[in-house]
Amino acid sequence: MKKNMKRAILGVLLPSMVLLGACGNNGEGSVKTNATGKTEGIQERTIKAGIGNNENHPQGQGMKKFKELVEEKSGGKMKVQNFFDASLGDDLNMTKALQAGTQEITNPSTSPLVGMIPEFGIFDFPFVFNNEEEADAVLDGPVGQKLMDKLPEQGLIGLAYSENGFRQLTNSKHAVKTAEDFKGLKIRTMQNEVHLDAFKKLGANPSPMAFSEVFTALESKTVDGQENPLSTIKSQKYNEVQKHLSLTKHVYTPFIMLVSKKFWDKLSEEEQGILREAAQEAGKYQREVSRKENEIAIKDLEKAGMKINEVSDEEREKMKKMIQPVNDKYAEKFGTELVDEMMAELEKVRSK
Ligand code: KDG
Repeated sequence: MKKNMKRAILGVLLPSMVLLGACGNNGEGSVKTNATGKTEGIQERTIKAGIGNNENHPQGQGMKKFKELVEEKSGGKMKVQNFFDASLGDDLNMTKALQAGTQEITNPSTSPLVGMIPEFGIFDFPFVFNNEEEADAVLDGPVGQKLMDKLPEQGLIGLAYSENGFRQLTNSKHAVKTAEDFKGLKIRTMQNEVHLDAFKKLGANPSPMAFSEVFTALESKTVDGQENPLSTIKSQKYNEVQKHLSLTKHVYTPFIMLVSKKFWDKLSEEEQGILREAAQEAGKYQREVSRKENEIAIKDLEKAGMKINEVSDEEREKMKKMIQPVNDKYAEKFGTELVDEMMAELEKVRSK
């Protein structure tokens, strides 16, 4: 069955089943609660967890590890039901389902969250991270925690960061080797104002859309290109509809494991500890899987016939300078103090 048709059917069937509770019970079985409404010990629970990628993508492998750890740590009482391929919706609508309490867990990129918590946009500054070590240090340090602390007021609990990864550009028109090469390209971006402004600054014509719409938009030439980590380009088979892969490495995107606060507040401390521990262990595992998969993906994409080009450091520097006014504008918006703290964290890593 064609991938899009399967996704369309799942996209209709599954959310309605989930809403009717047919796929679970909103995390509650026959639950014993104390006088404050909080449960005690570990209860029988079914936890619905949705993501945008498929189960073989590093994000899917991370969620399968999370499921394994939660079930192991709870003696099988807490069951995680994973839903892949945006079958419960895209990052934004799954995050809204958590706020509504109709889904328990999702693991979105931080980028689409900026509509709720603008400060997450500091991770969208192009060229702010040079490598994974720097990204891990900022995300797992005080700056990452400060952003996590902003989630409860949005009805969300953040458990751990993991890796979507460094984003690379694909398109069907021509290789992008210089800043000028972006001119006029219609590029799909995530629903994120920093990305939109940055690509406009480079002379491209950005078009924000949900992840599940990207393949069709590329296939129908509604857009010329898109940008995602190598593992995603491979797992989504973008090579079937894109000729050029340019290693721009222009943004590092984190994933964040989110829990519905409505669900979280009903859990005992022991159950909360199990989810937090499992998310952190699965996050570390997922980062390793992601990094290994990116090394494999670039070889597979070349074998699949993509024309791959590097981008020189001097051209990357030129892009960075062109985009700097965008970063400065959003630093004001997100808070220069937080941006300064992130840069200080980066300085610490770089001076090691
Ligand atoms: O669930 C996560 C995916 O939706 C993620 O891959 C999003 O990078 C993303 C994109 O381009 O939308």
